[in-house]
Amino acid sequence: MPALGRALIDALKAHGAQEIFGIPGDFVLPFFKVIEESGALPFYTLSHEPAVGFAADAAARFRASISVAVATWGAGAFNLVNPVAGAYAERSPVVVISGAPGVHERASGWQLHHMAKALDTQVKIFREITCDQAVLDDPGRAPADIARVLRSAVEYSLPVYIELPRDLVGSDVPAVERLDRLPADPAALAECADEILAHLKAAIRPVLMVDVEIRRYGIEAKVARLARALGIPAVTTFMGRGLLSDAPDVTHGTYMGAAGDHDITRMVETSDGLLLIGVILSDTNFAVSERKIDMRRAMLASGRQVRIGHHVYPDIPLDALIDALLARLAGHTRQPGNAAEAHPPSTLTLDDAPIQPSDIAAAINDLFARHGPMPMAADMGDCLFTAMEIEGAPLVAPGYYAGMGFGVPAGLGACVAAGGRPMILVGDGAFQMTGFELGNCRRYGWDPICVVFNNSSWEMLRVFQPESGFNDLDDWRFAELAGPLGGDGVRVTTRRQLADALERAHATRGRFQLIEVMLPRGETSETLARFVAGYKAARERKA
Ligand code: TPP
Repeated sequence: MPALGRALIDALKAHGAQEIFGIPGDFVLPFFKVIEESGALPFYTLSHEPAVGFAADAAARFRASISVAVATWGAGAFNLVNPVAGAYAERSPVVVISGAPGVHERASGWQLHHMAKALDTQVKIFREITCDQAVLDDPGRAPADIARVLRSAVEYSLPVYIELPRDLVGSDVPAVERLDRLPADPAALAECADEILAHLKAAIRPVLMVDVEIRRYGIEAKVARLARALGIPAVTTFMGRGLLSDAPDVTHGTYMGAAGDHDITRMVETSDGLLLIGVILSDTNFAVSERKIDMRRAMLASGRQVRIGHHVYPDIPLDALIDALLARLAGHTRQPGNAAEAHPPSTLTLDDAPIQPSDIAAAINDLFARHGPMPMAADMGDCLFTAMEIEGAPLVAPGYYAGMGFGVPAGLGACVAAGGRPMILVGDGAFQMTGFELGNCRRYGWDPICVVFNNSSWEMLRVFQPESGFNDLDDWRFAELAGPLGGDGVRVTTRRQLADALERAHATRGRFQLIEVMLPRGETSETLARFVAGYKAARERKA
């Protein structure tokens, strides 16, 4: 019989985990020892638990599998609350494993260090932001609990929580089984697929819109096949930017309402057969619509249910639905036409002019055109809106939860899981939060390219409230920090310098590359300017 700690690691691996991120503490030291000595999964420590959570989240997003964040009880695990909340909001299956006081110490009568309020405070908090939880305080029950919780993470593509008392790590337990998939009603699935196809057939202007769940469930290629079989154009949401980047024949761009391409906006907003696959109905995806999308006429498959008009099919797994639709369309292939022509990516003028945010997108488009796209991780801030102007690269970003600090650690997760060297886009405000995590690159041989948008400002907030002085930040001269942290840094102020720096960074392997792009305060990307204008117009319409 394996020991509980080892059985847990084997179960993580059997459910698709390919790495573990963590920071130790005394309550989790015995489990860390098993992780290290077993060598069963690659294991990376970072500097602050929020980064552990963001890195695991990004790894899960890139791999379309579970990923693991391990922390100590209390002081460590509470630091994971924000990234796990973001993973819950954006449906990323992060497995949180927290060490915990041993079952014998719990009865000691002492207030235990790291305890906020009571022994079960932590699991109660995580219950709100995970879809399943297990406290492994009974070795007899632990394998069944682990199996249930890990199946939930995979099936719902949501975070889960496991607490492991430190004195039970070595307890003998039976191996953890892999449970069968949660059953779905085949009759409901068939009826649902038939109804969707009937609606699409009757529609004159059908459109497919896709969002992050198609990546979470690893069904992008199938969804592209579906678009081809249906012969209808596909667009991504704002959050889903970068999806279907391997299928340029079916993707016509990103729907961003008033902030985006006008032809795509019209196509989506006038569609009489809008099929939303894996779409989160968030304000970032839809608040800047030019005219309100009539959701009563749309079909929404998301969160394991399908809503068509006023009725709901519960418990329909997304991959099973796509399979059922494809089976009914076997042999069909049509050109997904009727959509706007995709615009060619922007390109950069190489001169000595100061840099505008959209110039960064143009420079990266040029770099990708020369060398091929890189996987990208963006933070919250104008860098995310600038990323919308970059074509054809897979992207992870907190597009809905919108938490700052995601970019750099997500880029480190991407170094492990994205299958290629990543490009990180981050504002100076967000870099102040988690940028130091780049210092972990040298230990692991990671060499991301990190572009810092330095406007010495919380610029996105200034856009909404220009009169407030508190959005001014100091100039921290980030490029100069790169050397001591184990990378190379350069500060650029002109468009020519930016293009040169990107090319040099691309040619330099083995050390992280930091390009600090100096931007004038008060300037934003074209996409953010349109987004804010659209948002304000929509608010005025409602007022
Ligand atoms: N704290 C967190 C964790 N997340 C947030 N989204 C905010 C605060 C609110 N917020 C949204 S954008 C922003 C802030 C503070 C400013 C971002 O500044 P920076 O990273 O420099 O990017 P910029 O807006 O200048 O492009």
